[in-house]
Amino acid sequence: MALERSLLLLPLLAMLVVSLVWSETAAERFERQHVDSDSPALNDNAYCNQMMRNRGMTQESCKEFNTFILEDVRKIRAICWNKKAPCKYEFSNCHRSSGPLQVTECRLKGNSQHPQCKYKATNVKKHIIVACYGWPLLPVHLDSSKSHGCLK
Ligand code: U3P
Repeated sequence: MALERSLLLLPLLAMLVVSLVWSETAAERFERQHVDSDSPALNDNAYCNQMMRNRGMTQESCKEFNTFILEDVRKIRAICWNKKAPCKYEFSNCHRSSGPLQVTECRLKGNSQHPQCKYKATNVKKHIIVACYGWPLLPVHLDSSKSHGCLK
């Protein structure tokens, strides 16, 4: 009986381990959605079309607005050690970059239809605000790289 029960539990345990290993942390999600350390700043809509697809933001629907930060990932993580700044949205624990960073903002074109998500790219240098959590403290949410609206 005990052997049967433990044989039943084994696949459940295996599934739990697999899902823990495979699940993405909030910090990994932030870096997938917002960090691109290797690209030069091109004012190129094709960059947005490709990156939004490759980084998994066009699967169920086309994400309307997304910022890619074209800076070294260590520099982006280090923002969490700057002094606290007010968050614009529901998060707390926000920090602002000490200088302007190179970003590419991808905005969904009005005539775009899923699954063909078409974006307009805009390159700009600006301060960004990130919410940070965990230990080590890492960015988990891009609060703002612009002055208005949280668009999902
Ligand atoms: N967002 C950007 N850039 C901005 C502002 C918002 O990409 O300047 P997330 O938790 O980082 O995914 O604010 C809602 C979402 O819009 C942000 O949430 C971010 O993805 C995006």
